[in-house]
Amino acid sequence: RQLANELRHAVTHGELRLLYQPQRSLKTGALSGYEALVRWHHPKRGVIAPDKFISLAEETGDIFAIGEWVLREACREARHWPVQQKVAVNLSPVQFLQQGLVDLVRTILVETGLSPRRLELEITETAIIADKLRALHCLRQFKAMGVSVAIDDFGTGYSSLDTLHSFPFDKIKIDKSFLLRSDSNSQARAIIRAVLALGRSLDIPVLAEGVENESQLRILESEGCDEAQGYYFGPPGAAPSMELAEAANF
Ligand code: G
Ligand code: G
Ligand code: MN
Ligand code: NA
Repeated sequence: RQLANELRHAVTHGELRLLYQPQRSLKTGALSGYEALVRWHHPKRGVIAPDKFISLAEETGDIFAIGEWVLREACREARHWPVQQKVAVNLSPVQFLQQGLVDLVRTILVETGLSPRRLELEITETAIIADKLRALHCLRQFKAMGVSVAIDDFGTGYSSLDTLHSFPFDKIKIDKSFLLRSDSNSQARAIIRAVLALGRSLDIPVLAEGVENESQLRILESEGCDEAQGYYFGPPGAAPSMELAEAANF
């Protein structure tokens, strides 16, 4: 297919860009990190969202080059942010199962000079379930390096409880569909409450995704949710700048 052929050159032609979406601590009110989200600036088709090319890249194998570019670019940019927040990088399950991933991450950290404490990897249950022993081995190595690992899209997989208690995650990201699809606040509240109880019993902080309005934020705050991310706090956008850092202080 045409798009697959073009995707092969996206990295080498410099057509990929990263946007960053803020994550807010609900305990301190501070911006605690930014999630890196990739976009493909296609010369003819314009900006293409990751939903339209990540799964294609997984099929063609281009995900390795793309994933490596994303990791390096996110670490390189975060190194120069005016404030020392975390940068969260999504790993495709295919990439997570790749041999040498831990070494690649270590190399990129050394190369870019980013502190391992500032890198958070986001992985989904799909990646874990495919090869649990390997996944556990990788997670332990990341932990030993000081890199944190979040479980992304939590609640959309099928073995959540088992996965959670057997793997040393540093954060649970509740999938945005729960806030977005709840047609009542009480429904949203019930789900948030259940995941928070789980997080507390395992001592893992919980971030809610897809916060779009004040009433959702109120629910999260009253239930004691740790962190939040969503259009309400800001869409994926430019990397944090000095102006943003200053604005956040006032
Ligand atoms: O940015 P947006 O909401 O359009 O992203 C849609 C999906 O693409 C999300 O599930 C997100 O996790 C995924 N995604 C965005 N950036 C990356 C990336 O750099 N690598 C991988 N593997 N997935 C990404
Ligand atoms: O699967 P993952 O959590 O990585 O996906 C993150 C994606 O969710 C981003 O690409 C972003 O565009 C999207 N997103 C972030 N905040 C919101 C929100 O408040 N509402 C909706 N509908 N999508 C969001
Ligand atoms: Mn994510
Ligand atoms: Na998610």
